[in-house]
Amino acid sequence: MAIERTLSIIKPDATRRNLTGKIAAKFEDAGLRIVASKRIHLSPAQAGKFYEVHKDRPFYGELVEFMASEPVVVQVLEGENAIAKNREVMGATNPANADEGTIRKEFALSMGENSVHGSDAADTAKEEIAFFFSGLELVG
Ligand code: DAT
Ligand code: MG
Repeated sequence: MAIERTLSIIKPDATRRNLTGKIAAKFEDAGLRIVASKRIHLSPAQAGKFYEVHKDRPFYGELVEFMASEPVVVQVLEGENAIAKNREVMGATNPANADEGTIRKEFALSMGENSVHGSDAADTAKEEIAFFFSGLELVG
């Protein structure tokens, strides 16, 4: 199995409720190492660019507004099969469908306010990490 890196975001609904530590602990407990981490407040333009892939979806405006509403914590997670493992720990996009023990099952408020983002494939992980972090900030 390959050692991978993936981009995680702890979203505004979670930072607002002081859940950053509890969520980060779930990643670490699953064997993922946090090799970069910062708390930032995205502008609407930055949030819109990050989620550009969804720009034609009906929920795009709401998603961008939410992601820019309050600070987020962006992190790079590293480990064996990190991309799939992170998605597993996150749970399904809609918390109503998320498995027991997943972050979204435990913490998400709704389909939109679902506490975490995680890259969905190797190519998007690479792009999303580069969107937020320079090579110097990745301290594996
Ligand atoms: P994921 O975050 O699980 O990768 P996604 O990439 O399909 O899901 O969508 C990105 C985010 O957009 C998702 O975390 C929450 C929001 N979203 C997706 N589908 C939605 C919907 N039908 N209604 C409202 N928000 C939605
Ligand atoms: Mg996605």
